[in-house]
Amino acid sequence: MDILPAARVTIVMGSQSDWPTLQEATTILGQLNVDHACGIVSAHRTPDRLYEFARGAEKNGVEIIIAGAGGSAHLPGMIASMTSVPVIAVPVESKFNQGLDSLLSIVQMPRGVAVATQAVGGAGAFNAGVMAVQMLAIYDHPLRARFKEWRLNRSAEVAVEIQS
Ligand code: RP5
Repeated sequence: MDILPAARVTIVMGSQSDWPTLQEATTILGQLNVDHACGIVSAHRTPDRLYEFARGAEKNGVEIIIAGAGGSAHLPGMIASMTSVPVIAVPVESKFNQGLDSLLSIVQMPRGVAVATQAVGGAGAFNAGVMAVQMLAIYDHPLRARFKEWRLNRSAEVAVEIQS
């Protein structure tokens, strides 16, 4: 059984409550027409689903995984331990210390099992999408061209003058 629809970028999160944060990762993927899918996979509440998703990711054509969780956030690291597909991690802001627990439990990986950890919260999720695009664009030159144009447009949106 496949847990999620096959997609180049698969975004998983530990809980429905993580969706407002992880949704930001879909922004650039949607804008640049990158095939993606989203779903809930919890390291602690659905360990069998975690195993099935991580073990099946490569054969299902997933090229990049974005994984977000909060608190005791073991999801990204556990996925990374079971697949060669690169994992970009998003620490979700928790009630404790604004997500410092999420950040530390994600970023302190043991040598040899890597996750690419982004900032805590929505900006981190947004940048997870940006990072996924840049990784895919290494070999996908049409996507690279779309990314360069996207970045130029974002720069153009930044006003020089202060609004007072
Ligand atoms: C983590 O626990 C989830 O990633 C979420 O950030 C946090 C709280 O989950 P809920 O209690 O809101 O479902 O596993």
